[in-house]
Amino acid sequence: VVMESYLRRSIEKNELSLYYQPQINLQTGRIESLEALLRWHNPTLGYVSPAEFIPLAEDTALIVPIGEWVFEEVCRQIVQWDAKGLQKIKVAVNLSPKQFLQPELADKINALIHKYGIPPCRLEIEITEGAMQNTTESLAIVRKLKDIGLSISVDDFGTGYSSLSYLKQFPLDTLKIDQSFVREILSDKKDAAITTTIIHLAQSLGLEVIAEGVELEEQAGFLKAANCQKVQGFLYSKPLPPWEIEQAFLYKE
Ligand code: G
Ligand code: G
Ligand code: MN
Ligand code: NA
Repeated sequence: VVMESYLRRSIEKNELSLYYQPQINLQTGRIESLEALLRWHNPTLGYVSPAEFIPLAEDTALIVPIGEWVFEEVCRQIVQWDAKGLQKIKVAVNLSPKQFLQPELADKINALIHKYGIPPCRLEIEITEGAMQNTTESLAIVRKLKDIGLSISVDDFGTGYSSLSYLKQFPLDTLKIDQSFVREILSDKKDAAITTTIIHLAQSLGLEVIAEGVELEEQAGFLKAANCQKVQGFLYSKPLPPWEIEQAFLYKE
């Protein structure tokens, strides 16, 4: 209850910020995109993890204004980086299931990218398998987002309780292999098999594939040999504030 009342005021009090984690093309070794990750620092509670406050925000409908803040902040950031003549890369934004199911979502996103003049191909939406359970409704939403020109990525792929049939119905772009599979790929034969199979599945469906939670050079080597296109993880960079991303990763075009 205390956290909820603090969270309610987090936007007006300027306590939210976005960190960005690079997504690297394994074949070229170059940065291709960034995942935006929300951070909340409250003077009383200190740093609170999104793993803790996002579920609370979902339960209290606070996710709607918070999600809009995130989207607008990403748009502002893209405009700012472009104005500095930096490399024009794509930014991925996480959407929780309730956010995703808001009826006005696509219109709101469309209005924002027009307001900021951002080409839709610069944005990717990350949704989890759970968001695709209510098929007719979610399919209509994903189609709307695709029509706008955004790309759609399935986050934490393989960890939800959903059938694979959505893979043939939904117009998706990317599968993100969950870090729980990547963590033990070197030592656990089952994790190695699941990871390789997801990469093959993505390839045969014409989808991009990205492995999350890559911490070791040897994991990256395994993934490269298995033809995984992209990687994300502490080996390359932890999530960083925009100025550090700018210094360490974005070159001038
Ligand atoms: O950054 P970190 O690994 O602590 O994120 C923890 C969880 O919070 C992840 O599941 C991530 O997807 C989620 N998360 C981070 N930022 C956002 C956001 O802006 N919106 C939503 N809905 N979830 C987010
Ligand atoms: O659910 P989602 O994939 O959006 O969550 C991303 C979360 O994973 C973020 O909280 C981020 O900080 C965390 N993360 C990113 N890279 C690594 C990594 O290499 N190892 C671990 N343990 N966590 C990571
Ligand atoms: Mn994510
Ligand atoms: Na994930």
